Amino acid sequence: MKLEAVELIRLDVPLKSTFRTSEGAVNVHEVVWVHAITDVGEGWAECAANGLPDYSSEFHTGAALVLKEFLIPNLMKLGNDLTAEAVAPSLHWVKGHRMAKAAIETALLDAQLRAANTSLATYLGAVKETVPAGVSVGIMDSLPELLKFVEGYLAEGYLRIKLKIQPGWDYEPVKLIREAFGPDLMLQVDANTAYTRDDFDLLKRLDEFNLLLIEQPIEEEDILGHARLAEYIETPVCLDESIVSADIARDAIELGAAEIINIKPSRVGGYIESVKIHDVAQAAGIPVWCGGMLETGIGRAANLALAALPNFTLPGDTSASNRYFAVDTTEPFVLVDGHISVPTGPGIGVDPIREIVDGYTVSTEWVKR
Ligand code: OSB
Ligand code: MG
Repeated sequence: MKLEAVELIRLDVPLKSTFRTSEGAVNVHEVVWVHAITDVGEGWAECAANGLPDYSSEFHTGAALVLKEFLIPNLMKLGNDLTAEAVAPSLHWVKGHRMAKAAIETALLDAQLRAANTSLATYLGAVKETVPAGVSVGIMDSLPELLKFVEGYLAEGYLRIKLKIQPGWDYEPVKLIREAFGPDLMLQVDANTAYTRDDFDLLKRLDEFNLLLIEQPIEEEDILGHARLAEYIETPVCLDESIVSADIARDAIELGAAEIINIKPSRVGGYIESVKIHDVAQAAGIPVWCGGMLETGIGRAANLALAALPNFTLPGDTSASNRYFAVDTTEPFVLVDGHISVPTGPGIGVDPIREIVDGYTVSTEWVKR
């Protein structure tokens, strides 16, 4: 296929309620969409980089700039030789910027698969029609507020709860939720790097709650530290921020730092690299699950396709549209018996609803040949 033009759309999508992690709080989902126009048709992707570089070094305005200055012109130069599979090798010379790379690769993959009348799920190797859904619960102002939110999510049918933690908001909230909902609740925590190697005893106190996992307790660069922690505590250590490629995944597994892996396609440069991580983990007997970056329907659809692969044996953060948004940018994803349906249509299987997208649009920019 040939890349003719790309529309970069900046969206501000309001959240239903504030989402707070150890890295900061957000009220608006700030993202850039990549709308690729090719000679075989159009493709869509949501770039997961949000407003601030507080989860990774990427942020939405930076991602848009890298796309416009380097990634898109490079892919346009390939002419008719462009395929979705050729994107990562041709952009390999650009260091980092994986969320920006993931977005253009996904938009092109969407275009390519729509033209071939194949779903992304089929292309990636999906084996399930629906996937079990978990929900990520932010840090709250009080314990009663936390209890109210978790109660609500469980009433909706979510199958597992992930509590965001940080120093000062860890032992007590976990104890409260474990005691309120009993030993059978699938419960896990995510620290988003908020702890250090000096906090191992504090983290060991969480062992008594029989958590499914603890996600990214310490610095993303500190793989060895996670391996030491994994030896020290009973709770399985799961890596998120640290795992930026299949090579790093392989090394982290070998070191004993990753007993479980959260795969976020955006963080690792796209869906093709995600399948490689899935395969590396599967071969090593390491379970994976699909994380999220508060994606609206365009991004959520693609994550659901990935979450349908066989080694995604734990519920993901692939929650329903109404977890974050009053009105999604596509047909909303809904929770049915704790599961969400994997899209079956060609490509990512959903289309933007233009009138709704227009309402969220802050600016639009065209990059042309
Ligand atoms: O660490 O998994 C994370 C959201 C933004 C940035 C990082 C993370 C998260 C979440 C929510 O936990 C995931 C989601 O529901 O999309
Ligand atoms: Mg995380």
